[in-house]
Amino acid sequence: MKLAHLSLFLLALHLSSSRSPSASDLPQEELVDQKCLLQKYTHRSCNKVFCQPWQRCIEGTCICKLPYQCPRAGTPVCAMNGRSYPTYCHQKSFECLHPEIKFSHNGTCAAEGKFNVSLIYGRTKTEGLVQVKLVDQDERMFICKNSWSMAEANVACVDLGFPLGVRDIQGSFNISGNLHINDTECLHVHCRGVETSLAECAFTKRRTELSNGLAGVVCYKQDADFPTSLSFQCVNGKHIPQEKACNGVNDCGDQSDELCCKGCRGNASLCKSGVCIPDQYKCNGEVDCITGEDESRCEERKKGKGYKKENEDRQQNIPKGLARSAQGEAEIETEETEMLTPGMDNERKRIKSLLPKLSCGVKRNTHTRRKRVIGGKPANVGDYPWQVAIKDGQRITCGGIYIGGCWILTAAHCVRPSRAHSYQVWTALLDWLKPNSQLGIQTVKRVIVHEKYNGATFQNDIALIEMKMHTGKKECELPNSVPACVPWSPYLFQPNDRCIISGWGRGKDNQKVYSLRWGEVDLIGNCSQFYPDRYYEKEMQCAGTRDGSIDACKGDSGGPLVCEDINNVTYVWGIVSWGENCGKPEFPGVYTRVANYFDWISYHVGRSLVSQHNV
Ligand code: 4AZ
Repeated sequence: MKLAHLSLFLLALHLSSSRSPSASDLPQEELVDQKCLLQKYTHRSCNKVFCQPWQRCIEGTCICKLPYQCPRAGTPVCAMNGRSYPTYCHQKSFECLHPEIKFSHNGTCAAEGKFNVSLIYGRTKTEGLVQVKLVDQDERMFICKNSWSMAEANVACVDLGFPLGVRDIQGSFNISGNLHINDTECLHVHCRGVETSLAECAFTKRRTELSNGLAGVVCYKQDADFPTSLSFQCVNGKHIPQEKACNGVNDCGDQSDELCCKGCRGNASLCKSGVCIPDQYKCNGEVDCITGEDESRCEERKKGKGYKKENEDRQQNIPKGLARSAQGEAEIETEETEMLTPGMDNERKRIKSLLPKLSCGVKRNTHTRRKRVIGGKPANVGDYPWQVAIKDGQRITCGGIYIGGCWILTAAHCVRPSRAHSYQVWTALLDWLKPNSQLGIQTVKRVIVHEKYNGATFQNDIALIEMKMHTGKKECELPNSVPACVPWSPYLFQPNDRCIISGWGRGKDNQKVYSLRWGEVDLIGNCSQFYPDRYYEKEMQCAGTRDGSIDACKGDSGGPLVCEDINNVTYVWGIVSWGENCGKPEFPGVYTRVANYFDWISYHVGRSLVSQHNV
């Protein structure tokens, strides 16, 4: 290469790297995680998103709750089909179980103040202006275009019997014939996007000059579709323009265009779990990212410029278009506003707040820790309240993790069901030569080893120990222990996240260790490079430090690799399992990937003990 060309090339290189690339600059292939798409995630994939409060998460899928599983508190509702329900949750659970019920009109209650939706002035039945009619009145109304977005349009199309939602929200329709349109008023509608009927959305009536026009929609019909090489294929079979994937907007209708992202375009933010959420969802009081970062550090962000106004409008449930007009931009729309229906979104949030909460992963004392595990530091009482020691006869043979109730998680290679009688679980222990006063000693009722544990390959190296209750007690009381949370999704933590290991295993130069030690390690991705043919990505997790200075070792087995989420809640992400030697950077420690065993664990210990969300 000639020198002049080289310098030009270097200059170009410098420019492109000095500017941080925004997601919209990224080519499609870099924005969408193709491997993830194979999993066919949708809004019902609870590894990626939270379920609705009338659903629960079973084996990675949100399934409908039975109505009796809804909280009983609430006000009765009358659905559009004339059926009445004790609460909104009951209605949604019933509709979730029987989606067709929505379209039958066989109930007897009067849906006061509710709307019937239809399309008018379209060339076909799939399109038109959105016309709403109050159930008990003849007056027809239209929806203002500036309150109309993908969320509302999807709900309207589903409501009209197009399960794949909307194709287009632009559409132009000839208002013809002699029908009279009240041109001084239109309806504003605001949906969250999870509704199945427009009647669940919030409606306000506004006087308007209609300068922005009326809302129209083209609903999606499969047979009218032509996929091209430039379209993104949604899990529900719909095709959308590729540039609409990973923009925070649910264009697919099943959210499948937003769940496998490496970056987001437009006004959207990326959750650590690879999900794009609209920027309006940040700091709105409801957690949307399963990893919680959309609602963290909100106080700090509030101080930032531009945040305040935008968010205050949102709190008051004012549609975005109106918020703009209030500032004197967009259209003039300041005359009287009449709230017609408040929408069911607050009710949805209220039901969510009534769901049972788990208490795990939060230490009771918060004293600062001073710093065996190879290269680790000694722990203080209360630093690792989920850490237990497993004693077989006279020796402490392994570590374990308290996960609540009477249950300890450990490695399968640490225990044998037939030896349950000879095990003891020591809780709140620091130094086993000089036991501290907080120490608790429990005997063991039974040991459950994973059915598919393979002692040769260390696959499924996971076991549960059920402790005996003390006589006369109904629960296992461990006053100085706190359970670690069990991760319900494999997307809660990622490679390079910093986590903590702890145990009484061998130290540097194979030294014996008597007091609990801990150290920080990073989760390591692509670990097959270190252990070709021996590493099983789905079931195992590598962790370590670049120089190998911190590592688990003999005796740490069965003990915890814990990670803290953004809200400082601790999860047991791994169980010390195996590794080639100790403290060698080319051979990181290998841990059982606990998230992969969430269903196995909850099957044995009971869902309510480990299910923090989606219960
Ligand atoms: C063991 O023998 C063992 N460096 C545990 C962890 C590691 C190696 C060996 C990881 O129990």
